[in-house]
Amino acid sequence: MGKIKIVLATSNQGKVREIKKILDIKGIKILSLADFSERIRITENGRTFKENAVKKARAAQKKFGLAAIADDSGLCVDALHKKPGVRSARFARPPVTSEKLCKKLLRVMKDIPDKKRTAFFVCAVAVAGPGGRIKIIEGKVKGTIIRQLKGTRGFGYDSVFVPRGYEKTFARMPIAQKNKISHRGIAFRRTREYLSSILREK
Ligand code: ITT
Repeated sequence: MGKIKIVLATSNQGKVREIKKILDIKGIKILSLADFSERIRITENGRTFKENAVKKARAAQKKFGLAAIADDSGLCVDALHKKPGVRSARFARPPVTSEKLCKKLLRVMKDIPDKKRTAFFVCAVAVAGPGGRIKIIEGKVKGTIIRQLKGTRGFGYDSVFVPRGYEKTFARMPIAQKNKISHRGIAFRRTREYLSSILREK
């Protein structure tokens, strides 16, 4: 039997690297948007991570006629009323870079004392089946925002986020270690279980 193809509906290569390491399932071939010449346009105007993840997964499923998986994620800072939240990718002026995002966050948080610098990352995954069936799965990791950029791996806010119980930022961890504890790692390991259970039903 041939492999089932699933499109990973993200144009963020940092996410693709992390997700492909987890969704390594026999019987499933993961494609990303980079494998298609046609582009999809999605306005991420949902109020929640889940809403945006469903939008992205549905759009890719319709466009390519294959099952699709989308990740909508972001950083919620307690002292900023959970911002930047769903706007995490757009928190700095374009052209947005990870460095700009981190520097803007540190600027906005400069007067926040160490004890109040708690934050968490959220990852909502939506799986859109070929028949329109939707499954939503979430993962979350708590941590703190430090006062300067540390580390060069990862993407987005990884250089300023230290997960709870650790001393290093995500940007100082190899992908495998970040995946063990991250919001995306948690959500995609559950997604992996979900996909494996569907394969067993077939
Ligand atoms: P797609 O919509 O194409 O998937 P995107 O980067 O625009 O790519 P989101 O809308 O989900 O994705 O925005 C998520 C942003 O939140 C992302 O760009 C980072 O700035 C931040 N973020 C999410 N997960 C992160 C992680 O593991 N480490 C660091 N920053 C992260």
